[in-house]
Amino acid sequence: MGFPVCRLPRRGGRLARTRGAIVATALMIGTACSPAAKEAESPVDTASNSPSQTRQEPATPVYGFRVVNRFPHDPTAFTQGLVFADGNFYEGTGLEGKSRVRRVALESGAVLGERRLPDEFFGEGIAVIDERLVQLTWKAGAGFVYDRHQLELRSRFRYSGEGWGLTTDGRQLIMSDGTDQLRFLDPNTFEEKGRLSVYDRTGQVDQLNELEYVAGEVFANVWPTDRIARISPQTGEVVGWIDLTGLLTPEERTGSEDVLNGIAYDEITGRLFVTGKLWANLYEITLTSP
Ligand SMILES: [Ca+2]
Repeated sequence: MGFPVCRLPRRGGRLARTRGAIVATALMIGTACSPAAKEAESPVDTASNSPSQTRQEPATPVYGFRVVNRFPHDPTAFTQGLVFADGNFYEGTGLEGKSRVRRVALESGAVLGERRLPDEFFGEGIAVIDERLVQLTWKAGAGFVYDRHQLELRSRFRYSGEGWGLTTDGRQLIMSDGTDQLRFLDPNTFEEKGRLSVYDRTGQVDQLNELEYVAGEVFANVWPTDRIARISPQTGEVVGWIDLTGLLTPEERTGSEDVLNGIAYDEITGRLFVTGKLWANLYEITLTSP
């Protein structure tokens, strides 16, 4: 068995995915993220968790967090995909009849533009690559390709299994499907070029959800937990965990919020943002050392 998250029940369908609503968070990672030293660097001090060192440690390191900024987030947005690009967020939301892809202002949370999915589709992860925005859907096996600026639908594609999270390293798309697998897709043909099993020192780590490529690692929300896995895209090994327990303060909890889901990385400044489904805030955070 894997990490404790692996023993949780699998995502149980629409009801399980629609519970709750509140706060979002944006993370800005890192002990190494002083404003003057952020550019294109890992958000944390990766020297402390190089593969050679982590192999000698008794457990996968667990990072904490510190909230740097708090921004408004649409509490009706069932966040399934989050990207920072062009100075704004791109967000994909879920639920049949409520799924959207939208561009959202960082500071105000204002919706600057959006496109609805047909009611039968449950939107999932998104990624921005070149001039395109790509969106998965949960169980329909259907992917959508939009013009990133106008959010106009340009084409569709098919894939097997479920669609959960999506990100890109700039060369290929990286996709999760609710299992422990990460798929690597050609960004033009959407053909699968490879896949990895994700594991930590206690076993496989499944229910990988929203993804973000961050300074050479793949960050993954693990449904339905407060943890983010930091995954090596070369090996599938979880090289670190981020524990976001307590991100929502008691005052921010309304009882209607759903789980933590949504990671975005500003690769120019090194800011890391996180939020959740139906959360009223989005947080910029930095990571603290284990
Ligand atoms: Ca993301």
